[in-house]
Amino acid sequence: MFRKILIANRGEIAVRVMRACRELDIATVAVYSEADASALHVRLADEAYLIGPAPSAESYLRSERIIEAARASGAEAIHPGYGFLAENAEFARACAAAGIVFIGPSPEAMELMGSKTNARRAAIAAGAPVVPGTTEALRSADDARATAARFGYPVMLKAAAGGGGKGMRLVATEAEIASAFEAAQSEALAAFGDASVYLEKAVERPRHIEIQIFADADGHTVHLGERECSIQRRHQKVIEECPSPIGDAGLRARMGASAIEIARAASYVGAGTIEFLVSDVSREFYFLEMNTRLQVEHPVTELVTGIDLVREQITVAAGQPLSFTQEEIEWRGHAIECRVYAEDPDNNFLPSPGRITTLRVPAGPNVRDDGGVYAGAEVSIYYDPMISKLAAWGRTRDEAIQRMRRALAEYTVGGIKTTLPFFREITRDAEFIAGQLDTGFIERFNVRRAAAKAAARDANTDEAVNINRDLAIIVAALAHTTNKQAAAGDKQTPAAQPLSAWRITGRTAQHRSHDQ
Ligand code: MV4
Repeated sequence: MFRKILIANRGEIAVRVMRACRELDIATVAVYSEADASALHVRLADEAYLIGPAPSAESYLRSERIIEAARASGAEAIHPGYGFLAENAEFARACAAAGIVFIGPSPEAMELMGSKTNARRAAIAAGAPVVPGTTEALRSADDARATAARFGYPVMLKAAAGGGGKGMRLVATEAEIASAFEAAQSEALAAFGDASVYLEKAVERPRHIEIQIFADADGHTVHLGERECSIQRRHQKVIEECPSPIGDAGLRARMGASAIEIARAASYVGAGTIEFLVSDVSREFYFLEMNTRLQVEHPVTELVTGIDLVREQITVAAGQPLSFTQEEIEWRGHAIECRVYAEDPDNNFLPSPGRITTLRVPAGPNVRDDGGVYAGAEVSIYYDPMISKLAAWGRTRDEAIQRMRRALAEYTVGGIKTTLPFFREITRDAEFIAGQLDTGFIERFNVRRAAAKAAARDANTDEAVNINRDLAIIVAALAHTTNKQAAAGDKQTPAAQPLSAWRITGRTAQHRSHDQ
Protein backbone atom coordinates (compact mmCIF):
# COMPACT_ATOMS: atom_id res chain seq x y z
CA MET A 1 0.00 0.00 0.00
CA PHE A 2 1.08 3.60 -0.59
CA ARG A 3 2.58 5.47 2.36
CA LYS A 4 1.92 8.96 0.99
CA ILE A 5 -0.51 10.36 -1.60
CA LEU A 6 -0.60 13.83 -3.19
CA ILE A 7 -4.07 15.22 -3.89
CA ALA A 8 -3.99 17.36 -7.05
CA ASN A 9 -7.16 19.27 -6.25
CA ARG A 10 -8.83 21.68 -3.81
CA GLY A 11 -12.10 22.18 -1.96
CA GLU A 12 -14.47 19.46 -0.85
CA ILE A 13 -13.08 16.72 -3.08
CA ALA A 14 -9.52 17.20 -1.80
CA VAL A 15 -10.91 16.92 1.74
CA ARG A 16 -12.93 13.81 0.76
CA VAL A 17 -9.85 12.06 -0.66
CA MET A 18 -7.79 12.94 2.43
CA ARG A 19 -10.43 11.30 4.64
CA ALA A 20 -10.03 8.01 2.75
CA CYS A 21 -6.23 8.31 2.98
CA ARG A 22 -6.38 8.83 6.74
CA GLU A 23 -8.53 5.72 7.20
CA LEU A 24 -5.90 3.76 5.28
CA ASP A 25 -3.06 5.32 7.36
CA ILE A 26 -1.69 7.04 4.27
CA ALA A 27 -0.03 10.45 4.70
CA THR A 28 -1.51 13.29 2.63
CA VAL A 29 0.10 16.04 0.56
CA ALA A 30 -1.90 19.08 -0.51
CA VAL A 31 -1.06 21.45 -3.33
CA TYR A 32 -2.49 24.96 -3.29
CA SER A 33 -2.58 28.27 -5.12
CA GLU A 34 -1.85 31.68 -3.59
CA ALA A 35 -5.62 32.15 -3.15
CA ASP A 36 -5.88 28.91 -1.11
CA ALA A 37 -3.08 29.41 1.47
CA SER A 38 -5.61 29.06 4.32
CA ALA A 39 -8.08 26.74 2.56
CA LEU A 40 -9.52 23.73 4.41
CA HIS A 41 -7.71 21.16 2.25
CA VAL A 42 -4.38 22.78 3.13
CA ARG A 43 -5.20 22.80 6.85
CA LEU A 44 -6.18 19.14 6.85
CA ALA A 45 -3.19 17.80 4.90
CA ASP A 46 -0.04 16.50 6.55
CA GLU A 47 2.04 18.76 4.28
CA ALA A 48 1.28 21.31 1.58
CA TYR A 49 3.07 22.80 -1.44
CA LEU A 50 2.39 26.18 -3.05
CA ILE A 51 2.18 25.64 -6.82
CA GLY A 52 1.33 29.08 -8.21
CA PRO A 53 -0.97 32.10 -8.44
CA ALA A 54 -4.75 31.93 -8.07
CA PRO A 55 -5.84 31.26 -11.70
CA SER A 56 -6.08 27.48 -12.15
CA ALA A 57 -4.14 27.66 -15.44
CA GLU A 58 -1.21 28.89 -13.32
CA SER A 59 -1.66 26.47 -10.42
CA TYR A 60 -4.03 23.46 -10.31
CA LEU A 61 -3.55 22.81 -14.05
CA ARG A 62 0.29 23.00 -13.92
CA SER A 63 1.08 19.30 -14.15
CA GLU A 64 4.87 19.75 -13.98
CA ARG A 65 4.63 21.71 -10.71
CA ILE A 66 2.31 19.10 -9.22
CA ILE A 67 4.66 16.27 -10.19
CA GLU A 68 7.55 18.29 -8.75
CA ALA A 69 5.64 18.59 -5.45
CA ALA A 70 4.98 14.84 -5.48
CA ARG A 71 8.71 14.19 -5.99
CA ALA A 72 9.76 16.68 -3.30
CA SER A 73 7.33 15.15 -0.78
CA GLY A 74 8.05 11.54 -1.62
CA ALA A 75 4.39 10.81 -2.54
CA GLU A 76 4.07 7.53 -4.46
CA ALA A 77 0.70 8.29 -6.01
CA ILE A 78 -1.47 11.24 -7.11
CA HIS A 79 -5.25 11.39 -6.75
CA PRO A 80 -6.63 13.99 -9.20
CA GLY A 81 -10.16 14.34 -7.73
CA TYR A 82 -12.58 15.55 -10.41
CA GLY A 83 -12.13 18.48 -12.80
CA PHE A 84 -8.69 20.06 -13.33
CA LEU A 85 -6.35 17.23 -14.48
CA ALA A 86 -8.64 14.28 -13.66
CA GLU A 87 -9.32 13.32 -17.29
CA ASN A 88 -6.07 14.55 -18.79
CA ALA A 89 -4.27 11.61 -20.44
CA GLU A 90 -1.05 13.65 -20.82
CA PHE A 91 -0.96 14.22 -17.06
CA ALA A 92 -1.45 10.49 -16.40
CA ARG A 93 1.45 9.77 -18.79
CA ALA A 94 3.66 12.38 -17.11
CA CYS A 95 2.93 10.76 -13.72
CA ALA A 96 3.94 7.34 -15.06
CA ALA A 97 7.11 8.81 -16.60
CA ALA A 98 8.01 10.26 -13.18
CA GLY A 99 7.43 6.86 -11.51
CA ILE A 100 4.27 8.08 -9.75
CA VAL A 101 0.99 6.12 -9.79
CA PHE A 102 -1.93 8.10 -11.25
CA ILE A 103 -5.03 7.03 -9.31
CA GLY A 104 -7.36 6.53 -12.27
CA PRO A 105 -7.66 4.62 -15.54
CA SER A 106 -4.98 4.24 -18.20
CA PRO A 107 -4.19 7.21 -20.49
CA GLU A 108 -5.48 5.08 -23.40
CA ALA A 109 -8.89 4.58 -21.77
CA MET A 110 -9.09 8.31 -21.01
CA GLU A 111 -8.24 9.18 -24.61
CA LEU A 112 -10.74 6.70 -26.04
CA MET A 113 -13.59 8.09 -23.93
CA GLY A 114 -12.42 11.70 -24.38
CA SER A 115 -13.40 11.44 -28.03
CA LYS A 116 -17.18 11.17 -27.99
CA THR A 117 -17.29 9.68 -31.50
CA ASN A 118 -14.69 7.01 -30.60
CA ALA A 119 -16.60 6.31 -27.37
CA ARG A 120 -19.79 5.78 -29.41
CA ARG A 121 -17.94 3.38 -31.70
CA ALA A 122 -16.58 1.46 -28.69
CA ALA A 123 -20.06 1.25 -27.12
CA ILE A 124 -21.54 -0.06 -30.39
CA ALA A 125 -18.75 -2.65 -30.63
CA ALA A 126 -19.57 -3.68 -27.05
CA GLY A 127 -23.19 -4.28 -28.10
CA ALA A 128 -24.62 -1.44 -25.98
CA PRO A 129 -27.62 0.60 -27.16
CA VAL A 130 -26.38 4.00 -28.38
CA VAL A 131 -28.38 7.13 -29.29
CA PRO A 132 -28.94 6.90 -33.10
CA GLY A 133 -26.46 9.14 -34.90
CA THR A 134 -22.97 9.30 -36.40
CA THR A 135 -19.65 7.92 -35.21
CA GLU A 136 -17.74 10.30 -37.47
CA ALA A 137 -17.54 14.09 -37.45
CA LEU A 138 -19.77 15.88 -39.99
CA ARG A 139 -17.72 17.13 -42.96
CA SER A 140 -19.76 20.18 -43.97
CA ALA A 141 -23.09 21.98 -43.57
CA ASP A 142 -24.37 19.95 -46.54
CA ASP A 143 -23.27 16.74 -44.84
CA ALA A 144 -25.08 17.91 -41.67
CA ARG A 145 -28.29 18.57 -43.67
CA ALA A 146 -28.19 15.19 -45.43
CA THR A 147 -27.40 13.33 -42.19
CA ALA A 148 -30.15 15.11 -40.23
CA ALA A 149 -32.63 14.23 -42.98
CA ARG A 150 -31.56 10.58 -42.67
CA PHE A 151 -32.13 10.43 -38.87
CA GLY A 152 -35.10 12.82 -38.76
CA TYR A 153 -35.57 16.04 -36.78
CA PRO A 154 -35.13 17.11 -34.03
CA VAL A 155 -31.38 16.39 -33.89
CA MET A 156 -28.51 17.33 -31.59
CA LEU A 157 -25.16 18.65 -32.79
CA LYS A 158 -22.39 17.90 -30.31
CA ALA A 159 -18.64 18.58 -30.08
CA ALA A 160 -16.65 15.36 -30.60
CA ALA A 161 -14.01 16.61 -28.13
CA GLY A 162 -16.67 17.92 -25.75
CA GLY A 163 -19.02 16.25 -23.34
CA GLY A 164 -21.29 17.41 -20.55
CA GLY A 165 -23.42 19.43 -22.95
CA LYS A 166 -20.81 22.09 -23.75
CA GLY A 167 -21.19 23.34 -27.32
CA MET A 168 -24.35 21.25 -27.76
CA ARG A 169 -27.10 22.46 -30.14
CA LEU A 170 -30.69 21.26 -30.52
CA VAL A 171 -31.89 21.67 -34.11
CA ALA A 172 -35.64 21.40 -34.72
CA THR A 173 -35.90 22.02 -38.48
CA GLU A 174 -33.88 21.91 -41.70
CA ALA A 175 -34.04 25.74 -41.93
CA GLU A 176 -31.70 26.01 -38.91
CA ILE A 177 -29.26 23.19 -39.64
CA ALA A 178 -26.57 25.08 -41.61
CA SER A 179 -26.22 28.01 -39.21
CA ALA A 180 -26.42 25.69 -36.18
CA PHE A 181 -23.63 23.53 -37.67
CA GLU A 182 -21.35 26.54 -38.24
CA ALA A 183 -22.04 27.88 -34.74
CA ALA A 184 -21.42 24.45 -33.14
CA GLN A 185 -18.12 24.14 -35.02
CA SER A 186 -16.78 27.50 -33.91
CA GLU A 187 -17.94 26.90 -30.31
CA ALA A 188 -16.24 23.50 -30.31
CA LEU A 189 -13.01 25.02 -31.69
CA ALA A 190 -13.01 27.81 -29.10
CA ALA A 191 -13.83 25.50 -26.15
CA PHE A 192 -11.80 22.37 -27.01
CA GLY A 193 -9.35 23.38 -29.75
CA ASP A 194 -11.12 20.91 -32.05
CA ALA A 195 -13.94 21.93 -34.40
CA SER A 196 -15.25 18.36 -34.95
CA VAL A 197 -19.03 18.12 -34.54
CA TYR A 198 -21.17 14.96 -34.79
CA LEU A 199 -24.89 14.37 -34.88
CA GLU A 200 -27.36 12.48 -32.69
CA LYS A 201 -31.09 12.13 -32.97
CA ALA A 202 -32.62 14.16 -30.11
CA VAL A 203 -34.26 12.02 -27.45
CA GLU A 204 -37.34 13.93 -26.29
CA ARG A 205 -37.89 14.56 -22.57
CA PRO A 206 -35.12 12.14 -21.60
CA ARG A 207 -33.77 11.37 -18.17
CA HIS A 208 -30.06 11.39 -17.42
CA ILE A 209 -29.32 8.18 -15.56
CA GLU A 210 -25.76 6.99 -15.08
CA ILE A 211 -24.17 3.75 -13.91
CA GLN A 212 -21.21 3.67 -11.54
CA ILE A 213 -18.73 1.00 -12.59
CA PHE A 214 -15.53 -0.26 -10.99
CA ALA A 215 -12.81 -2.51 -12.36
CA ASP A 216 -9.58 -3.85 -10.91
CA ALA A 217 -6.35 -4.76 -12.72
CA ASP A 218 -7.27 -8.47 -12.63
CA GLY A 219 -10.23 -7.86 -14.95
CA HIS A 220 -13.03 -7.96 -12.35
CA THR A 221 -15.57 -5.40 -13.56
CA VAL A 222 -18.70 -4.61 -11.56
CA HIS A 223 -21.46 -2.01 -11.50
CA LEU A 224 -22.75 -0.23 -8.40
CA GLY A 225 -26.16 0.72 -9.76
CA GLU A 226 -27.52 3.95 -11.10
CA ARG A 227 -27.73 7.59 -10.14
CA GLU A 228 -30.54 9.80 -11.33
CA CYS A 229 -29.07 13.13 -12.46
CA SER A 230 -31.89 14.67 -14.50
CA ILE A 231 -32.18 17.81 -12.37
CA GLN A 232 -29.68 20.04 -14.14
CA ARG A 233 -29.30 23.76 -14.69
CA ARG A 234 -27.28 24.82 -17.73
CA HIS A 235 -25.84 21.28 -17.93
CA GLN A 236 -24.71 21.45 -14.29
CA LYS A 237 -26.24 18.86 -12.03
CA VAL A 238 -28.18 20.33 -9.12
CA ILE A 239 -29.64 17.31 -7.27
CA GLU A 240 -28.68 13.64 -7.66
CA GLU A 241 -30.29 10.51 -6.28
CA CYS A 242 -29.64 6.82 -5.86
CA PRO A 243 -31.63 4.88 -6.95
CA SER A 244 -33.55 6.57 -9.78
CA PRO A 245 -37.23 7.10 -8.93
CA ILE A 246 -38.06 5.32 -12.22
CA GLY A 247 -35.49 2.59 -11.66
CA ASP A 248 -36.28 -0.98 -10.74
CA ALA A 249 -34.14 -4.10 -10.41
CA GLY A 250 -34.74 -4.97 -14.08
CA LEU A 251 -33.68 -1.62 -15.53
CA ARG A 252 -30.66 -1.53 -13.19
CA ALA A 253 -29.56 -5.03 -14.23
CA ARG A 254 -29.89 -4.23 -17.95
CA MET A 255 -28.15 -0.86 -17.73
CA GLY A 256 -25.51 -2.31 -15.42
CA ALA A 257 -24.75 -5.17 -17.84
CA SER A 258 -24.38 -2.69 -20.74
CA ALA A 259 -22.11 -0.45 -18.66
CA ILE A 260 -19.88 -3.40 -17.74
CA GLU A 261 -19.59 -4.41 -21.43
CA ILE A 262 -18.54 -0.85 -22.37
CA ALA A 263 -15.97 -0.70 -19.54
CA ARG A 264 -14.54 -4.08 -20.60
CA ALA A 265 -14.31 -2.91 -24.22
CA ALA A 266 -12.11 -0.04 -23.00
CA SER A 267 -9.98 -2.34 -20.76
CA TYR A 268 -11.04 0.00 -18.02
CA VAL A 269 -9.43 -0.03 -14.54
CA GLY A 270 -10.67 2.05 -11.59
CA ALA A 271 -13.86 4.03 -10.96
CA GLY A 272 -15.87 5.20 -13.97
CA THR A 273 -19.34 6.34 -14.90
CA ILE A 274 -21.38 5.46 -17.96
CA GLU A 275 -24.03 8.06 -18.76
CA PHE A 276 -27.29 7.03 -20.41
CA LEU A 277 -30.32 8.88 -21.67
CA VAL A 278 -33.49 7.08 -20.66
CA SER A 279 -36.82 7.69 -22.31
CA ASP A 280 -39.42 8.54 -19.69
CA VAL A 281 -42.04 6.94 -21.91
CA SER A 282 -40.54 3.67 -23.17
CA ARG A 283 -37.85 3.17 -20.44
CA GLU A 284 -35.44 2.45 -23.27
CA PHE A 285 -31.90 3.57 -22.55
CA TYR A 286 -29.08 4.80 -24.80
CA PHE A 287 -25.35 5.24 -24.12
CA LEU A 288 -24.38 8.92 -24.03
CA GLU A 289 -20.77 9.13 -22.84
CA MET A 290 -18.32 7.75 -20.29
CA ASN A 291 -16.63 9.82 -17.59
CA THR A 292 -13.25 8.41 -16.60
CA ARG A 293 -13.13 9.98 -13.13
CA LEU A 294 -14.65 9.89 -9.67
CA GLN A 295 -17.82 11.96 -10.00
CA VAL A 296 -19.05 14.79 -7.81
CA GLU A 297 -22.19 12.83 -6.91
CA HIS A 298 -20.42 9.61 -5.80
CA PRO A 299 -21.70 9.99 -2.18
CA VAL A 300 -25.27 8.89 -3.04
CA THR A 301 -23.91 5.58 -4.37
CA GLU A 302 -21.76 5.24 -1.24
CA LEU A 303 -24.73 5.86 1.07
CA VAL A 304 -26.86 3.22 -0.64
CA THR A 305 -24.19 0.54 -1.20
CA GLY A 306 -22.04 1.22 1.89
CA ILE A 307 -18.91 1.04 -0.29
CA ASP A 308 -16.20 3.72 0.02
CA LEU A 309 -15.41 4.45 -3.63
CA VAL A 310 -12.33 6.56 -2.90
CA ARG A 311 -10.82 3.90 -0.64
CA GLU A 312 -11.44 1.38 -3.43
CA GLN A 313 -9.79 3.69 -6.00
CA ILE A 314 -6.68 3.80 -3.85
CA THR A 315 -6.47 0.06 -3.15
CA VAL A 316 -7.15 -0.82 -6.81
CA ALA A 317 -4.44 1.67 -7.94
CA ALA A 318 -2.07 -0.10 -5.54
CA GLY A 319 -2.76 -3.34 -7.45
CA GLN A 320 -5.18 -4.95 -4.99
CA PRO A 321 -8.30 -6.76 -6.20
CA LEU A 322 -11.75 -5.24 -5.64
CA SER A 323 -12.82 -5.77 -2.02
CA PHE A 324 -16.30 -7.00 -3.11
CA THR A 325 -17.95 -9.01 -5.87
CA GLN A 326 -20.98 -8.08 -7.95
CA GLU A 327 -23.11 -10.53 -5.95
CA GLU A 328 -22.09 -8.92 -2.66
CA ILE A 329 -23.35 -5.47 -3.63
CA GLU A 330 -26.67 -4.59 -2.00
CA TRP A 331 -28.68 -1.44 -2.58
CA ARG A 332 -30.36 -0.31 0.60
CA GLY A 333 -32.78 2.61 0.86
CA HIS A 334 -32.53 5.93 -0.95
CA ALA A 335 -30.05 8.81 -0.96
CA ILE A 336 -30.38 12.38 -2.25
CA GLU A 337 -27.62 14.95 -2.70
CA CYS A 338 -27.93 18.74 -3.05
CA ARG A 339 -24.96 20.68 -4.45
CA VAL A 340 -24.72 23.75 -2.23
CA TYR A 341 -23.30 26.68 -4.18
CA ALA A 342 -22.20 30.19 -3.22
CA GLU A 343 -24.71 31.59 -5.69
CA ASP A 344 -27.75 33.83 -5.36
CA PRO A 345 -30.88 31.91 -6.44
CA ASP A 346 -32.86 35.18 -6.37
CA ASN A 347 -30.44 36.83 -8.78
CA ASN A 348 -30.12 34.36 -11.64
CA PHE A 349 -27.63 32.19 -9.68
CA LEU A 350 -24.96 34.89 -9.82
CA PRO A 351 -21.82 33.72 -7.96
CA SER A 352 -21.67 35.13 -4.41
CA PRO A 353 -17.99 35.08 -3.42
CA GLY A 354 -16.71 36.46 -0.12
CA ARG A 355 -15.97 35.52 3.48
CA ILE A 356 -18.15 32.97 5.26
CA THR A 357 -18.85 34.68 8.58
CA THR A 358 -20.87 31.95 10.29
CA LEU A 359 -21.41 28.30 9.44
CA ARG A 360 -23.64 25.66 10.98
CA VAL A 361 -23.46 22.36 9.14
CA PRO A 362 -26.29 19.85 9.64
CA ALA A 363 -25.56 16.51 11.28
CA GLY A 364 -27.67 13.90 13.04
CA PRO A 365 -28.96 10.56 11.76
CA ASN A 366 -28.14 9.66 8.15
CA VAL A 367 -27.02 13.10 7.02
CA ARG A 368 -23.67 13.61 5.31
CA ASP A 369 -22.05 16.91 4.36
CA ASP A 370 -18.97 16.84 2.15
CA GLY A 371 -17.70 20.37 2.64
CA GLY A 372 -14.63 22.33 1.66
CA VAL A 373 -15.04 25.45 3.80
CA TYR A 374 -15.19 26.64 7.44
CA ALA A 375 -16.41 29.75 9.31
CA GLY A 376 -13.92 32.44 8.35
CA ALA A 377 -13.00 30.86 5.00
CA GLU A 378 -13.04 32.91 1.81
CA VAL A 379 -15.04 31.71 -1.24
CA SER A 380 -12.83 32.80 -4.13
CA ILE A 381 -13.90 34.10 -7.52
CA TYR A 382 -11.24 31.93 -9.16
CA TYR A 383 -12.84 28.51 -8.72
CA ASP A 384 -16.12 26.66 -8.91
CA PRO A 385 -18.33 28.17 -6.18
CA MET A 386 -19.61 24.83 -4.83
CA ILE A 387 -19.08 24.93 -1.05
CA SER A 388 -20.46 21.54 -0.08
CA LYS A 389 -22.56 18.54 -1.05
CA LEU A 390 -25.33 17.78 1.39
CA ALA A 391 -26.62 14.21 1.23
CA ALA A 392 -29.41 12.51 3.15
CA TRP A 393 -30.28 8.80 3.38
CA GLY A 394 -33.65 7.24 4.18
CA ARG A 395 -35.21 3.77 3.95
CA THR A 396 -37.52 5.16 1.27
CA ARG A 397 -37.37 8.15 -1.07
CA ASP A 398 -40.01 9.94 1.02
CA GLU A 399 -37.96 9.45 4.17
CA ALA A 400 -34.83 10.71 2.39
CA ILE A 401 -36.74 13.83 1.28
CA GLN A 402 -38.01 14.47 4.83
CA ARG A 403 -34.49 14.08 6.18
CA MET A 404 -33.07 16.37 3.50
CA ARG A 405 -35.64 19.05 4.42
CA ARG A 406 -34.64 18.77 8.07
CA ALA A 407 -30.94 19.02 7.19
CA LEU A 408 -31.56 22.04 4.91
CA ALA A 409 -33.41 23.76 7.77
CA GLU A 410 -30.42 23.19 10.08
CA TYR A 411 -27.90 24.52 7.58
CA THR A 412 -26.86 28.15 7.97
CA VAL A 413 -24.17 29.99 6.04
CA GLY A 414 -23.55 33.63 6.95
CA GLY A 415 -21.79 36.30 4.91
CA ILE A 416 -22.54 35.01 1.40
CA LYS A 417 -25.61 33.97 -0.56
CA THR A 418 -26.12 30.24 -1.14
CA THR A 419 -28.51 27.98 -3.03
CA LEU A 420 -29.89 26.56 0.26
CA PRO A 421 -33.24 28.45 0.00
CA PHE A 422 -33.64 27.08 -3.55
CA PHE A 423 -33.25 23.50 -2.24
CA ARG A 424 -35.73 24.17 0.60
CA GLU A 425 -38.26 25.03 -2.14
CA ILE A 426 -37.41 22.10 -4.47
CA THR A 427 -37.73 19.54 -1.67
CA ARG A 428 -41.31 20.76 -1.07
CA ASP A 429 -42.23 20.85 -4.77
CA ALA A 430 -45.03 18.44 -5.77
CA GLU A 431 -43.34 17.35 -9.06
CA PHE A 432 -40.07 16.67 -7.24
CA ILE A 433 -41.86 14.69 -4.54
CA ALA A 434 -43.66 12.71 -7.27
CA GLY A 435 -40.28 11.94 -8.90
CA GLN A 436 -41.17 13.54 -12.25
CA LEU A 437 -37.59 14.40 -13.11
CA ASP A 438 -37.06 14.65 -16.86
CA THR A 439 -34.70 17.20 -18.42
CA GLY A 440 -37.35 19.93 -18.37
CA PHE A 441 -37.75 19.78 -14.58
CA ILE A 442 -35.75 22.87 -13.57
CA GLU A 443 -37.37 25.02 -16.26
CA ARG A 444 -40.87 24.02 -15.13
CA PHE A 445 -39.87 24.42 -11.48
CA ASN A 446 -38.56 27.94 -12.10
CA VAL A 447 -41.86 28.91 -13.72
CA ARG A 448 -43.79 27.54 -10.71
CA ARG A 449 -41.34 29.27 -8.37
CA ALA A 450 -41.77 32.67 -10.05
CA ALA A 451 -45.56 32.25 -9.92
CA ALA A 452 -45.43 31.27 -6.23
CA LYS A 453 -43.21 34.29 -5.45
CA ALA A 454 -45.64 36.64 -7.21
CA ALA A 455 -48.59 35.08 -5.36
CA ALA A 456 -46.73 35.44 -2.04
CA ARG A 457 -46.08 39.11 -2.79
CA ASP A 458 -49.80 39.64 -3.51
CA ALA A 459 -50.79 37.74 -0.36
CA ASN A 460 -48.38 39.86 1.68
CA THR A 461 -49.94 43.01 0.27
CA ASP A 462 -53.40 41.67 1.14
CA GLU A 463 -52.24 40.74 4.62
CA ALA A 464 -50.72 44.20 5.16
CA VAL A 465 -53.98 45.83 4.05
CA ASN A 466 -55.98 43.60 6.43
CA ILE A 467 -53.61 44.24 9.35
CA ASN A 468 -53.78 47.99 8.74
CA ARG A 469 -57.54 47.84 8.63
CA ASP A 470 -57.68 45.75 11.85
CA LEU A 471 -55.23 48.10 13.55
CA ALA A 472 -57.31 51.11 12.51
CA ILE A 473 -60.37 49.49 14.10
CA ILE A 474 -58.46 48.63 17.31
CA VAL A 475 -56.95 52.12 17.55
CA ALA A 476 -60.34 53.70 16.99
CA ALA A 477 -61.94 51.41 19.60
CA LEU A 478 -59.14 52.09 22.13
CA ALA A 479 -59.38 55.82 21.52
CA HIS A 480 -63.11 55.61 22.03
CA THR A 481 -62.77 53.72 25.36
CA THR A 482 -59.88 55.90 26.56
CA ASN A 483 -61.85 59.02 25.76
CA LYS A 484 -64.88 57.62 27.57
CA GLN A 485 -62.71 56.60 30.58
CA ALA A 486 -60.95 59.98 30.57
CA ALA A 487 -64.32 61.62 30.46
CA ALA A 488 -65.41 59.40 33.39
CA GLY A 489 -62.24 60.42 35.32
CA ASP A 490 -60.88 56.78 35.47
CA LYS A 491 -57.18 56.90 36.45
CA GLN A 492 -56.73 53.05 36.69
CA THR A 493 -56.43 52.24 32.94
CA PRO A 494 -53.23 50.17 32.43
CA ALA A 495 -50.70 51.08 29.74
CA ALA A 496 -51.42 49.46 26.35
CA GLN A 497 -49.60 46.10 25.84
CA PRO A 498 -47.77 45.24 22.60
CA LEU A 499 -50.31 42.58 21.60
CA SER A 500 -48.38 40.81 18.86
CA ALA A 501 -44.93 40.74 20.48
CA TRP A 502 -44.77 36.91 20.67
CA ARG A 503 -45.59 36.62 17.02
CA ILE A 504 -42.94 39.09 15.90
CA THR A 505 -40.32 37.30 18.01
CA GLY A 506 -41.35 33.93 16.55
CA ARG A 507 -41.03 35.20 13.01
CA THR A 508 -37.68 36.80 13.65
CA ALA A 509 -36.34 33.56 15.09
CA GLN A 510 -37.58 31.61 12.08
CA HIS A 511 -35.96 34.06 9.68
CA ARG A 512 -32.70 33.77 11.58
CA SER A 513 -32.68 29.99 11.29
CA HIS A 514 -32.99 30.33 7.54
CA ASP A 515 -30.44 33.13 7.38
CA GLN A 516 -28.00 32.91 4.51
C1 MV4 B 1 -29.04 14.86 -25.32
C2 MV4 B 1 -30.40 15.22 -25.11
C3 MV4 B 1 -31.33 14.74 -25.99
N1 MV4 B 1 -30.95 13.97 -27.04
N2 MV4 B 1 -28.72 14.09 -26.39
C4 MV4 B 1 -26.01 15.80 -22.86
C5 MV4 B 1 -25.17 16.29 -21.78
C6 MV4 B 1 -26.13 16.67 -20.74
N3 MV4 B 1 -25.58 17.60 -19.80
C7 MV4 B 1 -27.25 17.22 -21.54
N4 MV4 B 1 -27.32 16.36 -22.64
C8 MV4 B 1 -28.37 16.04 -23.42
N5 MV4 B 1 -28.08 15.26 -24.50
C9 MV4 B 1 -29.66 13.68 -27.22
N6 MV4 B 1 -29.32 12.93 -28.27
C10 MV4 B 1 -30.71 16.03 -24.00
C11 MV4 B 1 -29.70 16.46 -23.18
C12 MV4 B 1 -30.09 17.35 -22.12
C13 MV4 B 1 -30.25 16.90 -20.81
C14 MV4 B 1 -30.03 15.57 -20.47
C15 MV4 B 1 -30.20 15.14 -19.17
C16 MV4 B 1 -30.58 16.05 -18.18
C17 MV4 B 1 -30.80 17.38 -18.49
C18 MV4 B 1 -30.61 17.82 -19.80
C19 MV4 B 1 -30.86 19.16 -20.11
C20 MV4 B 1 -30.69 19.59 -21.40
C21 MV4 B 1 -30.29 18.69 -22.39
